[in-house]
Amino acid sequence: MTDMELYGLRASDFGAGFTWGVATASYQIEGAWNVDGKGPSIWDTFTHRRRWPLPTVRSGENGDVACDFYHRYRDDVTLSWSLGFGAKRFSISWPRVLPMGVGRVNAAGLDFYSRVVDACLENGLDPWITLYHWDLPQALQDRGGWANRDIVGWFSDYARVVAERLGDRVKRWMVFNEPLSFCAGGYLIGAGAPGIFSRQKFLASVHHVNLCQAAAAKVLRDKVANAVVGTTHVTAPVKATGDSARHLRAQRSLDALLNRVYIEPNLGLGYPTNDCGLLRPIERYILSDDERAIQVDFDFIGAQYYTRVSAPPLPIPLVGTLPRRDQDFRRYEINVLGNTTQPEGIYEALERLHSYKRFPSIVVTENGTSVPDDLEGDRVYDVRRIDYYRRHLAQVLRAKGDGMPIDGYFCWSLLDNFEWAEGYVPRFGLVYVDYATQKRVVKDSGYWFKQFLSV
Ligand code: GCO
Repeated sequence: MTDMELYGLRASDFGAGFTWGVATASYQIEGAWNVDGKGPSIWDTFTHRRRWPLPTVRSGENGDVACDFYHRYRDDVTLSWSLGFGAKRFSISWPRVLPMGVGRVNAAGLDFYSRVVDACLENGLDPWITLYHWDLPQALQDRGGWANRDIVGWFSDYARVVAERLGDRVKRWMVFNEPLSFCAGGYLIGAGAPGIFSRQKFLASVHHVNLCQAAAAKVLRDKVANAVVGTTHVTAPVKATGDSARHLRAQRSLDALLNRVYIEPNLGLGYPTNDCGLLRPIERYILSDDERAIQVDFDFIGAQYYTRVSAPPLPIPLVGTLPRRDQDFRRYEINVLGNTTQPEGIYEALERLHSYKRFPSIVVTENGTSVPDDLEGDRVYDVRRIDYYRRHLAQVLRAKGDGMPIDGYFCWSLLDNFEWAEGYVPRFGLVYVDYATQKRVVKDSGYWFKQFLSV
């Protein structure tokens, strides 16, 4: 075996009630994009379209087949169990359940998720469901998608359909996966579906998503006995690149845009428009009762951490999220996506969420990395991934030791999968997927987790 050293880390040190899980998302693994009555999603449209002169996805790939989880879910769920995990986080594809987004329910689609839930329970895995991980029904995008305020009703109805069918067995729910990524990524910088570049549509989508957080949480609580309801955010600590007032202003502005705008309205703190000019026109989308309707007391908050970002004082704040060849690049390792590996950042992200003093429980709902993985025989010696997990877990334990209410940790991801606009090149799995044959090979990091979870 490669380096299986645990360096003194033991899962048991995180406490008996701590949840250990693996996370996945519907579009990234399911495939079966047009099977059994599923309607098209915005990611089907986006990946099938060419955007001159380049394809929307770097390599022209798509999620039509992905990991074929739709047909292989039983084995993949059993695999999660065999690695020692106790929970499985997965998302529901809205257009698989409601092909047109509203109206007619596709029984075959709902049945599929019901079978996945049963497979989890049979394997002793607690199912944690994310209602929305970016695959909006195309039919709703045709009506404006997240930029149309009607989506608050559409999304609530969808939440109701799913909760009524699965709520007897599923108690842990997350409303959204990373609003930042699909609002800014989809409507402001066009890097992901639906590929729109519009400040107006971006701001409208942010506000509607925030309203949906509260509306869907209410539906889940109404429909599911003993529901534990949360949501997830990508939490990127933002560093200033200097000490001057200009640098600090840039830091505050980017932090408002990347983090606060998705968290604070739900806490009744309003929008951080004073710190970020780009956000100011959001006011035009706020109606009289919204301030009250938007508030929600989540039972837990999901923290997703990959890296810190830096905020150079430039007129276009988002440029700060792009990897820059500054000192950090000399100091830290870089992964396949170009992100620097900064384990202390996860501590800061958790500390930041904790500082709101409003979240009774914090769960790391995603953390992981993509390193160059090579299949050698039937082994993948992903020492760098093991090292990444070890160093991040040590920081999570430190945060817990410092009194933060951290109750769980989910690896991103169980399987290598479709990494959105980056296609299949970046691999994030504990399990290698040979896409040509759909063969699964547990990587050394998977074996490392199995050992870690056993002590
Ligand atoms: C996200 C998503 C995942 C990604 C993962 C790796 O955070 O972007 O939740 O779908 O695949 O983060 O980039």
